Amino acid sequence: MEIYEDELESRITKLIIEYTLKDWIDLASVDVVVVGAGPAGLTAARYLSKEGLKTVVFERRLSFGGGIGGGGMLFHRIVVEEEAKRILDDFGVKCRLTDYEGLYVVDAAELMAKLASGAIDAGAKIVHGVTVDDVIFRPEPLRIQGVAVQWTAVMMSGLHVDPLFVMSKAVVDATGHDAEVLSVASRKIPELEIQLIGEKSAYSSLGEKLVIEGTGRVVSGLYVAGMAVAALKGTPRMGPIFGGMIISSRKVAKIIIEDLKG
Ligand code: 48F
Repeated sequence: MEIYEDELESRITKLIIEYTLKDWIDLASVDVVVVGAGPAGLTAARYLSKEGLKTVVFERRLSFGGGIGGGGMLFHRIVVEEEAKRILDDFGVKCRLTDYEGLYVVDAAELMAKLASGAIDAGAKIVHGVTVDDVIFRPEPLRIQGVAVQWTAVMMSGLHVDPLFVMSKAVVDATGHDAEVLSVASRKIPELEIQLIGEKSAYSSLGEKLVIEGTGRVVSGLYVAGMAVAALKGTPRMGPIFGGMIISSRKVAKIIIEDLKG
């Protein structure tokens, strides 16, 4: 252990910077940018990567799982339905059958960990501490071609620092309740004619159904999955039942795979 005693600190620095920069150079152009490492983003990332699409997930926080960790009012379980359970089986997540037919309970920590490792094992790259604050667009035909990224810490500091860009064939807004990517695109590119209606109050069964129905391509190059669908379409929230998130993001992956691979 003492072989690098005189220079271990400098070697740590060199290795971290060298390998991180290699990653970032590789990430300058990808097939799919997924914004948000919540249940929707992580699930989509697994199925996109499994098909060989080069996929990066940018997550503003230093953690995985988005709203999963909070369970329901900090009670550390969430609920899923039968169809989502079959997808979670593929991630190795244990779903406990309950006395209510078709409803399963899942441990929140296990779900966060296994969704993340399922995405990473399939080949997705997840980068923490990075916020997507804008999109890249091109006219004729009008389309989205990537995102602008900034360190979350820089954004929190209030410093004026220009972002960097990541180009992609598809961008997925999996940012949850605020639909942040759709929101910036609708504000800054009005010709896209994206209208965010804003999510409705709770109606769990309808919310689950409509979030899946509303999942898909919003404009060329820009897709929506998970709770961001509710913000876009004005559909009801569902609370800590997560089947809709899982099925929606599996669906968005299928649509993107068809669009990109034919
Ligand atoms: O909020 P989040 O979990 O969204 P989701 O995947 O799932 C929604 C459920 O958690 C729950 C629900 C279901 O019953 O109602 O709320 O649709 O995960 C969104 C992730 O995106 C990150 C955010 O930190 C969170 O981890 N995020 C949000 N905006 C940005 C972002 C951004 N601009 N750039 C990067 N990450």
